[in-house]
Amino acid sequence: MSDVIEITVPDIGDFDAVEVIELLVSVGDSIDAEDGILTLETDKASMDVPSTSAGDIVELKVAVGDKVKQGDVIATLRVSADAGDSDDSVIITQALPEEAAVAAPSQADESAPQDSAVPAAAQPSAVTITVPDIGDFDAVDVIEVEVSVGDVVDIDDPLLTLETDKASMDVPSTHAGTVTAVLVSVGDQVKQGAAIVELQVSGDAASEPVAAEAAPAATAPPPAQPSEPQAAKTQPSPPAAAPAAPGAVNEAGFSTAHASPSVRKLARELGVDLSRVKGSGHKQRIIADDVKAWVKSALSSGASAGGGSLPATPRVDFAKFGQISEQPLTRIQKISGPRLQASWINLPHVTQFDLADITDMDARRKALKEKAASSGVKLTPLAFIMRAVVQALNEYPRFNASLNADASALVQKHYCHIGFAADTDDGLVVPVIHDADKMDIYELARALADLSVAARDGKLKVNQMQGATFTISSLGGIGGTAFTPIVNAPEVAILGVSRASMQPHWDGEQFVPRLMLPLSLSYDHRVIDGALAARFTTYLNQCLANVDGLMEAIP
Ligand code: CAO
Repeated sequence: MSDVIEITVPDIGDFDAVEVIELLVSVGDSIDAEDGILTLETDKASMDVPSTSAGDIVELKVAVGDKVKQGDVIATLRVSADAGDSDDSVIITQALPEEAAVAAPSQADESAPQDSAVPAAAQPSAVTITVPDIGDFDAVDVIEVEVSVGDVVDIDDPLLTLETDKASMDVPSTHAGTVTAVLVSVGDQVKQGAAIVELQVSGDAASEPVAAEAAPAATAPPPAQPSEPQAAKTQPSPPAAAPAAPGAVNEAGFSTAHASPSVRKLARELGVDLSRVKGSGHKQRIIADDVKAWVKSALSSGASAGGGSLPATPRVDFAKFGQISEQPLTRIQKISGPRLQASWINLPHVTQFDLADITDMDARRKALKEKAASSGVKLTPLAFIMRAVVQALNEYPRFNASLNADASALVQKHYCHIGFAADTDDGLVVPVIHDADKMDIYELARALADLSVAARDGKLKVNQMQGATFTISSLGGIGGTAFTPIVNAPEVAILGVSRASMQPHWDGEQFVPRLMLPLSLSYDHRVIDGALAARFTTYLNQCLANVDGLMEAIP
C-alpha cells in the first residue's frame, strides 16, 4: 500500500498569480523531501517549491507558463505509508492499488465505497494512457496536445503529437472514454511509459487496452545529429566548449542541474546551458560566478579561434520594393534548415567531382527492367549506384564512420545503413535502407521504391529514418551536371548523383559514345583527405563499370 499526496504551493506572500517558469521533475521521478519540484517567478524573485516528502511523482498538475497561487496543487506524489509527512501544505487524498497503470479515481469517485459489492469491471474506472514504444528516444518534445479535460475520445483517437529531431508522431488513445486529466503540456518532454492522459472508461473497456503504436504524423528532415541528451552526456566540460546558441540548451540537463532559481534565471538570460557548467559551490552546486566564468571563457575561446557569433545577413524590408506575400516554411523545412546549417557551419566540406562510365550498367538495367517491373520492381540507376556504394564503403570503411561527440576519435560502424534524400511536397526527408550491404540490386530497388512512397505519403516510421551511415542524394531523375550536397552529419560523406548523359570518350584511337554519370562526393575534411576521396570515387567508378560484380549474389 502507498499513499498519494498532493503537493501544494506554500505561502508565497501576497501573490495570487505567479508564473511557473520551470518544472524540475517529471512524472515517474523519485525525489527526496526538499527536492525542488518547480520554480516560480514573480516580478521580484524566483523560487523553488520543494517537495514536502520523499516519493515518486505520479502527476504534474501544472506546466511551464501556468499561473499559480498559494494552495494550488502542483503535483501528486506516491509516498510509502510510513514516509507520509503531515506538513500543512500537503493533503493525503487516497490510497492507490499497486498497479501503476491504473490512475487514481477522479474527485467524483471518491465517495464510492471502496468495498462495493459491484464487480470492479462493471464500474467506470480510470485508466492512465502512457507513451507507447517510440524507439530509442528518451526525451521527446510534446508539440501538440489534442484533447482537453471533458473530451470524449474513441480508441485510436490522437491524444497528442510528439516530435523528435527526425519525425513527429501521434499518440493514439488505447481506450474509449472521457478525458479526466491531461498530464502533459506542449513543450514537455516525455519518454516511453510516461503518463500523458487519464480517462474515465466503462468497466469493460478499461480491462481491454489496445496496443498503442505511435503513428508518424509526418516525415522528417535529413541531417540527423545524435539525440541531444546523449550528445550532452558526452560533452566535455567547459571552458573548452563554445557557448550554446540560444535554443541549444539541453533542457533535460538544465532542469536537473544543481543550481538555485536565481542562477537558473541568470543562465537562461545569458543563454547558458547549465548542463555544461561545472559547479564550484557546496556539493558542486552551480553558482552565479560559475555561469559568468563559463560565458567569459566561452567567449574568449571563440575569439581566439577567430570565431564568435556569426555575422547576420542583412535584414531588408522587401515591401519597399514591391508587393510581397509570405508563405510559412513547412514543419520539415523548419527542422531540416537548422540541421543543414549546423552541418554546413561545423563541418569543413570539400566536394570531389567525378564521372562514372555506366554504359554497360545501364544496358544491363534496361535489359532487366521489364522483367523486374513484372515482379513489381522499378529498376532505376539508383539501385545499382547504391550497390556500388556499398562495395566502395566496404573497401574504404572510413566513409562509414562518424566522429565521436568531442571529435577526438572516429567511431567505425560495422553495419551499413544507406540513407537517400527523397523530395516530398513538404520538404526533404532521408529514409534509410538498413543493412543495405545484405541486399542485391532487386531488393535495393524494392526498398527504394517502398520507402520513397512512404516518404511522400508522410508515412515513414521513426526507425525508417534512423541510423544511416552514409547518404546518397540523387537528382538524376531531374537533371543537372553536378552539385555540392551537404554532409548528413554526423555522417562523414554524402554522394550526390546527377543526370547521366551520353558523352564522347576518347578510347585511344577514336571518340566513342559512353553514358557518363556525374558524381559529387562531399566529405568532412576532418576525417577524409582529398586523396582518400579521389580513391573512393575512382573505386566507385570501377564498381559501377563492373556490372557483373554489381549483380553478384550477396553472400
Ligand atoms: N541519370 C539518368 N536518369 C536517371 C538517373 C540518372 N542518374 N536517375 C534516375 N533516372 C531516371 C530513372 O531511370 C527514371 O526514368 P524512367 O522512369 O524512364 O525509368 C527517372 O529518372 C525518375 O527516377 P526516380 O527519381 O523516380 O527514381 P530514382 O530511383 O532515381 O530516385 C528518389 C528516387 C526518391 C531518390 C528521387 O525520386 C528523389 O526524390 N530525388 C530527389 C532527391 C533530392 O531532392 N536531392 C537533393 C538533396 S540536396 O538538397
